[in-house]
Amino acid sequence: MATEASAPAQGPKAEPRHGMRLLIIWVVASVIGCLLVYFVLGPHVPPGAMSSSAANQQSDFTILATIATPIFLGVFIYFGYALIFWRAKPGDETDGPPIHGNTTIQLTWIAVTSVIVLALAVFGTVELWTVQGAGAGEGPQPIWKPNSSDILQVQVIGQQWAFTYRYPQFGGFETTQIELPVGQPVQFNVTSLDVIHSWWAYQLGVKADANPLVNNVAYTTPKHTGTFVVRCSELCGLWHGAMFDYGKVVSVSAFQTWAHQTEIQLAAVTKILPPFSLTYDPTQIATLGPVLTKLGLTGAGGGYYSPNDPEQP
Ligand SMILES: [Cu+2]
Repeated sequence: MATEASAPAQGPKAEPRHGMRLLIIWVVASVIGCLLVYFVLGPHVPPGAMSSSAANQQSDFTILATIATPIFLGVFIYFGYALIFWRAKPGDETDGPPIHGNTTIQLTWIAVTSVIVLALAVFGTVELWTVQGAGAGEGPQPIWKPNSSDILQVQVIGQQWAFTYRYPQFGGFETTQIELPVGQPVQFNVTSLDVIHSWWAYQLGVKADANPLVNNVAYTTPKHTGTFVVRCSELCGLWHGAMFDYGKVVSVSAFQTWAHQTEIQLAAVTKILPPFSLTYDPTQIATLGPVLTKLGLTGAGGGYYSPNDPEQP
């Protein structure tokens, strides 16, 4: 009543300061939203924190989601505000007022978006370069290595349609199971015996292409014990979808026991494997198929399939 009394009797009602209102709503919502995204959502962002590379990816995703929150809120707050306050009155067929540029808004827009894009470019480059290549395969000569003299070597071999793992520091045995010790840096040497596969250990945050005759190196340090899922992430043929297995991160002593026992158990097989090497010639490996079939060592998940092997279905 008081405002109506003080307003001119016939003149149009003064517009509220929409810009200032929007700014206040947006700033308050952004502060709350950023805190919620960073502290509440952040710890649940995939791929989790099972390894050093997974934890790095989780924090990168969390930072990016936090930066995106004010932009998301800005769009939807403006949208909601316009729907409520700038709705056309029934029967109003007139055009809105024409707009002729606004130097302040234009300059602010250019400055803010430039700063955001350039800062993200620097952030992305630094993270890719220094923090273990974000868990991806870095090729045969990685630009980043863990600062440790005690690195576990695990060779990942992709083949249609299974992954096998060789442990060169334990006599070079080859197995369909992967176990890793908690707390020790691991160097994965990823290669293939046939087509291109991609070794993706989801919870470890490691994904590296497996190419024949290429040694693709990826590093991580497992931080927590538990199970991780391995999938092939490169369409590699008919049974690509079935190309998955499960790995384990265990205590250092459990790992040592497993590795030594497996080394002894598989000693007879290891003897007839090609000597450990960073890559293998697929045409040589193929000739192993019939030998292993005679020894009864092939089968589901055995991984010694050969396209030239007449005994394979
Ligand atoms: Cu595959």
